[in-house]
Amino acid sequence: MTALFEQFSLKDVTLRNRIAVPPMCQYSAEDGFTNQWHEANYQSFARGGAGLVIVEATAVSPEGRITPNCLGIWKDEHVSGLKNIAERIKSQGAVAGIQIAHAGRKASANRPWEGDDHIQPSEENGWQPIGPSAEAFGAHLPVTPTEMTKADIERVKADFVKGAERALEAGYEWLELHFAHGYLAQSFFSKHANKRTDEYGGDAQGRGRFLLETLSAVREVWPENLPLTVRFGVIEYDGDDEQTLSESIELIKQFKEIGADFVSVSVGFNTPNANIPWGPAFLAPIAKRVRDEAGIPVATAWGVDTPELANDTVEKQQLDVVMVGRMHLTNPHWTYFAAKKLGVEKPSWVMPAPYAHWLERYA
Ligand code: FMN
Repeated sequence: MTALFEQFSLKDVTLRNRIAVPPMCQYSAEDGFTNQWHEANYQSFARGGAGLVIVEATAVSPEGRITPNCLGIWKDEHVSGLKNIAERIKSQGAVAGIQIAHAGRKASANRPWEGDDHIQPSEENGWQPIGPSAEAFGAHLPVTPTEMTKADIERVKADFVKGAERALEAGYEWLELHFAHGYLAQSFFSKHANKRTDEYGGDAQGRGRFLLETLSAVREVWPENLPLTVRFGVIEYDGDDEQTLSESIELIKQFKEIGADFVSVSVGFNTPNANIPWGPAFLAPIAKRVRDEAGIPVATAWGVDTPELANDTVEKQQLDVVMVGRMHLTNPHWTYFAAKKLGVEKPSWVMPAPYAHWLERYA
């Protein structure tokens, strides 16, 4: 059996193979609501054969959106549209996941294709971002966030909890907390962003406190039988990498103790002054280190984009699940393509019969 096409079970959920579509923002919502674009987008990934499709960063509060057009899960009215998306994913045989998020100091930005830069709080459509400290990210995101009070911290944790409850109500079976990419939770863990002198700053334990408390609060409401997962940037490529990585692994051990089932290993993106060694599957050895040292199943994305490479990472036990992002934008049926490339028996049947039959006969 080809490693990439083996099933993967976590809690009561079984993925039909090891291919996942990672969260990818569409920046196409109004007031956080899904629309036909999201329906078509997510259904096509699931139809293509992936085992898991994770809905994009979905904001737990309006201020937690990256752009004014991000998806939201901050009000009950959002649930029915998100439910529709989950049903579409599940109807095609994939597991429906969702990433819930708060953008922190990177919030209030223009869409990537409209500049990707901060919208000033004074501008129409803009708002004041918040963060662990009054430290701007810099570069294209120069707005200084307001330092969060203890009341803000409690409010955002409660927003994550309400988001998790709504995700469950909408039928998602795989919850991913966005603790990566320089957004709010990741920025709490970062020495670049977090200069606090209270118990939410300082050493790694202090900087990890917001993440641990948020995870723990969500654990209370997310069912034990469903995967509760975290996407976490474990390295910055800022020259301090061994320390960040070992502190991150220690924190992941604590995530596991308080109930995280799986980690999607990523980059911190807390500073514009990073020197990231982009390349095919460059994070896979780092993910393996997390897997081995923290004893938790892992995935990673970032250039794991040929079927052979994806299969290799699973075969070598670097990854349990492979996140294939942009390749799914080029070909939503990437899983079928991978099945053919890897010589899987009857590859077209990774897709539904109305496609599979004809592809088997004529392709
Ligand atoms: N990562 C997240 O954690 N949440 C997101 O919502 C998110 N949005 C993205 C939107 C787009 C259009 C793209 C291209 C990437 C996004 N990412 C996001 C990062 C992807 O999940 C993934 O890590 C990245 O595309 C690298 O994987 P790849 O090389 O397979 O594309």
